[in-house]
Amino acid sequence: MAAPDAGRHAQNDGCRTLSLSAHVGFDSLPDQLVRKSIKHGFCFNVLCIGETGIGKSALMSSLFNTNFEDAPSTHFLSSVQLRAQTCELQESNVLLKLTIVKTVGFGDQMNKADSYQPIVDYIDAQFEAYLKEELKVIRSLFSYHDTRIHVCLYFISPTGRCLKTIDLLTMRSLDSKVNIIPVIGKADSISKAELEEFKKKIMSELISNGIQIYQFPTDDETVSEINTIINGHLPFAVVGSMEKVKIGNKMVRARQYPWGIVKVENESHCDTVKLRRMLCTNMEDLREKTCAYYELYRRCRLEKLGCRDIGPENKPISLQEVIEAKRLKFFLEMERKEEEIKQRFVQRVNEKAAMLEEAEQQASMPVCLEFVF
Ligand SMILES: Nc1nc2c(ncn2[C@@H]2O[C@H](COP(=O)(O)OP(=O)(O)OP(=O)(O)O)[C@@H](O)[C@H]2O)c(=O)[nH]1
Ligand SMILES: [Mg+2]
Repeated sequence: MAAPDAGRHAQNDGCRTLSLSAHVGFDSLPDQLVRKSIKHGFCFNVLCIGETGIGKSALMSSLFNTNFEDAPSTHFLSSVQLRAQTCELQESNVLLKLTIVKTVGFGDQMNKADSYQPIVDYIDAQFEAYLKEELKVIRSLFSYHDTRIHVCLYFISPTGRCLKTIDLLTMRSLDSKVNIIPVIGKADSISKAELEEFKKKIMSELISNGIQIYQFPTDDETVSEINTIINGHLPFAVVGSMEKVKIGNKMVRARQYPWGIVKVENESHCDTVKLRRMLCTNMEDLREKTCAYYELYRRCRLEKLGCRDIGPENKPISLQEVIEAKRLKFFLEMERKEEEIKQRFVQRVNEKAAMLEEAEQQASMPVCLEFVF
């Protein structure tokens, strides 16, 4: 009988692919995984970056169909801060532990040059916390609340012009740490024709500035077609609302104006529903890519601490050898310091002895009376 997967067979050197003579039962493994995952629940962490009042809270409430109680932020902070809110949501039998982190005071300072720094620090702090847990002797990663950011929704102001310097600086400093999805906030304030032009301008500016944004995966055939289309329509033009309006006999999330109603859930009015759908269908990919960003962080951190997989002679090196080498280096350094202190001490004692001898010699000299009178 031919091997079921010749490619996989070729990779597994020394491992033969055999056929079963009867049913064994390990084909239930995927089902066991699904049951276990559902029981454990899922966690998803969203970071919203955008200037004060751009519509972060309204969009979150609209995306997750939940009114998150969230007070408006002040405009008078001297630096950018981050505010996190965690809640549990349940849909059918699936439990989602959702953390929404929002910037507070973003873009409100006179000097915006390093507005991105607190955000970078926050993302790194979540990676560091995970690394700490991973390196513990007694660790509990299964029950650990993973706070690493899975997606960053970057709110662009609906100016119709170009990206601001603060947008470029912030996205550039984050694109190697987090999945960035750009969104145009309050997209109902820009006309349809202007919006298309604005989207193109934003994408060309991101490309010319070498900023990498999240690309929905196209390698899974079940979602490749829709993901390819959406990748070509970024950024999402979003509209959010905290309120529901009665239309016919239905209450829908919408924004009511003297000239008409913008329906959040209507795909010809805005991309909010598209964004929600894309987040939900690609949640696992976002989580996986976050792990890849974390791997990068972990690698840099461990290398800085002196950990290596390959030793000086290009041979694999074990953790024990790394620790021994570190300990030896530390010991030699301590010895060198001790010797240095000893020598400095001897030198100072000699100097003092010489000074005392000189003082003694001067004291024993006969006093010249002639000079006195
Ligand atoms: N036109 C329009 N207004 C919106 C939209 N989303 C929110 N708003 C309004 O903008 C104001 C601020 O909305 P929020 O959602 O509180 O904005 P925010 O970014 O969370 O504000 P802070 O948390 O204070 O920074 C409110 O008056 C909202 O009704 C939108 O899509 N279009
Ligand atoms: Mg808010």
